[in-house]
Amino acid sequence: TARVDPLDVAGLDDLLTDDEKAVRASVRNLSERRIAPFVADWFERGEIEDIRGLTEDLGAAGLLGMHLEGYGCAGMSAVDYGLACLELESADSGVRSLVSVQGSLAMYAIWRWGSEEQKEQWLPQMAAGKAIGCFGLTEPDSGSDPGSMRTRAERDGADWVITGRKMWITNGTIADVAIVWATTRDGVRGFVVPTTAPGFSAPEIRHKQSLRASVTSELVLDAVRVPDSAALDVLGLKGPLSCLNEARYGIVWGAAGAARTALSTALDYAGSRVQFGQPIAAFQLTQQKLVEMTLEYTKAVLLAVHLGRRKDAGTLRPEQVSLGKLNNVRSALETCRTARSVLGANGISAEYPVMRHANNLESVLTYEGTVEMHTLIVGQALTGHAAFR
Ligand code: TGC
Ligand code: FAD
Repeated sequence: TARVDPLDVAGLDDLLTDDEKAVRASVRNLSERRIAPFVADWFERGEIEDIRGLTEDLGAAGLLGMHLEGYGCAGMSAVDYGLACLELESADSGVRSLVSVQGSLAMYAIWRWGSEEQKEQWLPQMAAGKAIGCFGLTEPDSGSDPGSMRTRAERDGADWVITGRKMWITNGTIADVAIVWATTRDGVRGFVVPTTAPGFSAPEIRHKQSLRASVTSELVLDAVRVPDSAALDVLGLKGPLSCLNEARYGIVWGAAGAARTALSTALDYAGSRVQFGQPIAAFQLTQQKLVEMTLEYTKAVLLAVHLGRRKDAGTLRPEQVSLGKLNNVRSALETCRTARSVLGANGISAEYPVMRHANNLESVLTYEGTVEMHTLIVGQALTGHAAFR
């Protein structure tokens, strides 16, 4: 019999339809052609070359807001969207972040909670990648506990005036539109803020050692005035948290893409690197590492497909997303570390993608809810006790 596909030992491809495999093949092609050959250089320089051109290419491929219906969005399934995240993140978590923030956070917020006018104004150009969005929830003093945010929006006649700071905001500096979450007299509210509004600025955060092929920014809102029509139609933390469900779901899949690249790099390397007269793949200890990575990757994909089917069926629960994000990001990071050791000294070099993925996954482990937050979300689902405070 033919040798098993080392990247699909369990035969999980059986779980996908032909259409889903076609979506995956086309995103893989884009990722291998447009991102993978260049991304090590972008990472090293801390800058994606022609990021607007890249965003338009992602838009032209239908990948921005791809699981949303109408307004120029592709209206694909949750599984299709997940497969796209996996293929993009197999190249780099930074580009997947761009897509997640655009589609699952900024566009989703408008799509789910926006007025007809906001949807028509923003979604078609965002789907096409002609306008870039960001999502400002985190602040310098408020991360895991967004309810403690200090950014405030006050009524002034028919307008709102927003003052505060957001921190660690993906796409901030390059964004045309910011979804800004602020406290009001009645609770947390979201606002669709054009980044040209007077008082708005978004300096880039430099010197990151992770997600270097991604723009991360501070947002400064110095009495930014917006009309009442800029407000989203939702009150309370369920507004931003509903968007996080979407992005976290994409990360469940994306992390498996980073793990796949680490695994395939380790497999190739182990097959060709010779020590003691043998390819290192012939040593039991190396095989154990390759098998552990394969086990974790297989379980991650299985979980992602299962959660994707639930999302398409409309039965996916937030704690299930937390279970997937927690497991798949943590295991992908472990896989990268193991792969790094298989590559020996070469593992620390940018000639190979493994260390870059490991560094990126340190951010992915923290953003969209830290390991501890997702542990507590699942813990609450198990026990009925909220242990956050
Ligand atoms: P809690 O009292 O539990 O809930 C407040 C209200 O929100 C509702 N809710 C949800 N709604 C929808 N989806 C969910 N997953 C929800 N979880 C809670 C809840 O029912 C309640 O509604 P209501 O109507 O009763 O008011 O809130 P809490 O203050 O105790 O906090 C809960 C906690 C800690 C789980 C939550 O705050 C949390 O998830 N914290 C982590 C923050 C976080 O993940 N930030 C991410 C920022 S964005 C980002 O990182 C982008 S990274 C870039 C990229 O993706 O590439
Ligand atoms: P903190 O909340 O201060 O946590 C510090 C540590 O304490 C963590 O280990 C945490 O788990 C632990 N901790 C906190 N509370 C508890 C508790 N109750 N029990 C046990 N442990 C606890 N945010 C956005 O809004 N939009 C974005 O686009 C965005 N992009 C990002 C991009 C990057 C590259 C990074 C690194 C972050 C980004 N973030 C973004 C911010 C991200 O969501 C936050 O960093 C994250 O939610 C954690 O908040 P914090 O960094 O303030 O850590």
